[in-house]
Amino acid sequence: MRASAASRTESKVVSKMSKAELLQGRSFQPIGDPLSHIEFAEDVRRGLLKRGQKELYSKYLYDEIGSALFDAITVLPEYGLTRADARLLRRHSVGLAKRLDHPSLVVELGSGSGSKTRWILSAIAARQPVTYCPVDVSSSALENCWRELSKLDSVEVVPLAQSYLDGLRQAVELRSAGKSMLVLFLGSTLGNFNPERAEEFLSDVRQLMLPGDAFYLSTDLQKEIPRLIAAYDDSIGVTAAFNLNLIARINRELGANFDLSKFAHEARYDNKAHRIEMHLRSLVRQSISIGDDFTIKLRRDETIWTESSYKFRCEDIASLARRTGFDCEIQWVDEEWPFAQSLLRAV
Ligand code: AVI
Repeated sequence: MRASAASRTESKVVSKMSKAELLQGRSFQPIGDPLSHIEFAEDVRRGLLKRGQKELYSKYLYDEIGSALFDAITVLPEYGLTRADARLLRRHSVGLAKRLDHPSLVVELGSGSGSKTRWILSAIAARQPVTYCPVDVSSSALENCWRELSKLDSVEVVPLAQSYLDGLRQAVELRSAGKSMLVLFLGSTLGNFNPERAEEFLSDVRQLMLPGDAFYLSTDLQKEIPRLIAAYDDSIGVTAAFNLNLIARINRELGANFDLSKFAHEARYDNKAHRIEMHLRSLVRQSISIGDDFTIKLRRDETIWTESSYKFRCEDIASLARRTGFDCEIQWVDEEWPFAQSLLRAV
């Protein structure tokens, strides 16, 4: 069973900070301490020593190099998700802002550099001042986000370098009494969670919200398999580099001796589970040492599973919403690259 990108870090205890402390200072100072080296080493050990299918958590794809490669993926002609997300936001931000109950707090889970969020924030801030909390484990992405979006009028940016739920827990401290909150979860990151974890995650988010608050969710939709495969196995090999960087990262940070030339990137579609899977296929029979810690053996053609990306139908999102304490108020769908944005209302 796959763990989600965020699931392994949610148990960390985060001290509560006062609103004054959180808002203190206008220079870039993210709050938090996202992912530890020890946790990374433990997760790698557990995933590679697993009986049967070996696996690595997809959250570890995003070190500095992986994040830069992911940024490159988002502009590849084959990868339509990010452009579809941006088109929908550009087209519907004003309509979305009108439906919201003048939120004074916007929290974005996995904001990255926040480039797509500008339209929503501008539409909301045109109606009333707003505090914006981007939550991300990447400090460099948060810094870009802070630099770009703190220029907007009537927007106060409070970056939180934390896992999604820890960040949201911290952000709700900034809520003004009697005012509503909007939580954004864009980019189809929910697709990187397995179904059980996705449901648990939405329920956890709902617990931190009040009735009437809004959750705006982007999800990639099911489409023709060749289009999906091409999106995850592009012709110039950026996604392959993104995937291979994970074992290169284990070499860099844990002293392993993976030989990258002995692995191939593979993207497959599981038609029953409706998910793209990324794997690293061993091209030969080999053994690999992970520092002085442990050694693994791989058969020729054995794979290490590195990511799942689930593809949905609109009705899947509406029923997931109902099961987790939300009402699906409206959905907008991009026609060019089937992709949905759903406005969920906490009930
Ligand atoms: C971040 N996430 C939504 C991307 C996806 O499409 O699942 C990650 C990705 N993996 C390969 N290409 C992009």
